[in-house]
Amino acid sequence: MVSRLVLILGDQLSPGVSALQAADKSSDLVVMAEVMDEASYVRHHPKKIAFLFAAMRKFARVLEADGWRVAYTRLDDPENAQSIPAELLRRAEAEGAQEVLATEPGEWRLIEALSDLPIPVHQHPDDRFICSHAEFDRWAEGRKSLRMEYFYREMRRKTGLLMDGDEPAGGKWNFDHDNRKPAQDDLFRQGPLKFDPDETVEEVLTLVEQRFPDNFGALRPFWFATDADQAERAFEHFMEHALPCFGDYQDAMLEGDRFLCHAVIAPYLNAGLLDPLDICRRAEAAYRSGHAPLNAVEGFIRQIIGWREYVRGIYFREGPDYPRRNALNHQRKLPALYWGAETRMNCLAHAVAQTRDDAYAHHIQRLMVTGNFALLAGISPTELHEWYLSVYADAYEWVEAPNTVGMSQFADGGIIASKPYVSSGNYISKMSDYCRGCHYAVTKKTGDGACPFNLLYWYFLNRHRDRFQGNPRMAQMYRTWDRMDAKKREVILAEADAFLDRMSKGETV
Ligand code: FAD
Ligand code: DLZ
Ligand code: SF4
Repeated sequence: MVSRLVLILGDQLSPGVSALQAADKSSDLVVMAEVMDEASYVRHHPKKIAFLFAAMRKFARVLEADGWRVAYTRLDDPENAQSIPAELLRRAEAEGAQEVLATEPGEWRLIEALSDLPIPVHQHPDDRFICSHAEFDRWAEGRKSLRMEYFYREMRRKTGLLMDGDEPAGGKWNFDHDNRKPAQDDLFRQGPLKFDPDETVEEVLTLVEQRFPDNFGALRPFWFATDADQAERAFEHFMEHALPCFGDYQDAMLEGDRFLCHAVIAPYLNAGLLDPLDICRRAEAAYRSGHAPLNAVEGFIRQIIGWREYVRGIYFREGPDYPRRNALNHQRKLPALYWGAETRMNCLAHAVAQTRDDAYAHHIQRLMVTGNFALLAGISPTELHEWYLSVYADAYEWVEAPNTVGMSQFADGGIIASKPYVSSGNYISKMSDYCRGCHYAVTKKTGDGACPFNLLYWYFLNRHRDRFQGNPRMAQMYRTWDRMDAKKREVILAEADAFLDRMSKGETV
């Protein structure tokens, strides 16, 4: 007789996860399930599904080797009830279990579904994160604005990372100013460590091929790490080869180098194959030993104990409606080019092709190419949110929604971003080599072949004048617009309108 079920979700693959800590090997049964509800609540990229299923299967074996009894349901098991709540009920009935131990899921949808089960489910806090919900709320309480930078300093103090006594290492909290260099094509950058599929992965690839043949994205070649040992090797590889240049090229984009000096570890961190605090401590050691400079290590640590913890805090503080917010009332449908339809905009073509091939794009591609374009074009943030949630191997709502709805689309009305992340083609031209191979001319502001980002930038500012003209960080942009010849302003707005019309009619733009 089993006393309790212990639920382990696909992104809870850590041996120390709180539900396991609260459980008893001798009498409790671990439940893991590949289910259609999770695999299809958005149309996930096939690589994301394969990554999680393979990692889940391997983690179940790790638990068994450690003495746990595991009831694992495969997707094609004829008994599979195909949702997490239904699988829990099925197992509870079969085993006579009366209670479930769970680690709080990273999505309101599942938290609510577990709360609604007819048997008691104890949802233990997910203590793989550095900041608890209560701690974040205490930090946020009474503040007029919730800027990441101040939260990050608290996390530095709390963890002691890059601290020399009470002072930040190097005398400054943030070295972002040094991290805006464009990159040159460089044959010596190695990119992430890639793994050949083993037997477990091959089995899963065949399953995903059969069951999700029409999902957007290439399943093969598949090279993600799918267990903790491999993820560990991928992180070591990053530390050795890319951490030293992480800061310098953080904002750069190159046609011929999809990864630059990024870590490509978010899928592993978010699924629980890597521990955030552990990797930050090791990155700090790389700085202290002289292997990597401070601007790189501080930048890397800030992304993890700063941004990653901060967006999670916002997601849980703001509540279940957060992903549906639409402060700017943007309603345009997501154009087909996001699903790989032809586009003449080279920056978007590259960001989307890379997303299709690798279920990955780095931060600046997400923020300043696909995100920037959607914001300028007035695309529905809800549709865009569903796109980001589907197409990236690292996407779960707790981290994706604040980045998309808040940081990228300003659809939360400015909780995360103090001003919208919009730019004309000039920014993309400065930080990438995309414009060189583009049908459009980034230097052209109007007329045939003018870069659409240039037109849409002014279109956006003009459209949202009431909201943004009083923002001191945007005043200069409005002054420039106002000084422009009235006829030119008219032409820009008319051309932007015509462009959006053509795009919405499904023409290639
Ligand atoms: P690196 O650039 O090497 O950074 C190292 C690590 O820092 C990342 O692995 C990640 O864990 C963390 N990190 C960096 N930036 C952020 C951030 N803004 N928020 C949270 N963590 C961060 N990240 C996700 O993990 N899942 C998502 O679904 C996701 N959706 C995004 C959607 C949009 C519109 C934008 C603008 C950003 C999104 N991000 C998301 C944040 C960031 O783009 C990715 O974490 C990063 O690109 C992952 O690649 P990497 O591992 O090479 O990161
Ligand atoms: C993303 C995902 C997918 C594709 N499939 C499963 C699954 O079959 N079983 C499972 O336990 N988890 C899966 N996940 C991860 C969950 O969707 C994730 O736990 C929630 O979104 C909360 O973050
Ligand atoms: Fe993108 Fe404009 Fe540059 Fe083309 S010219 S790559 S559309 S920014």
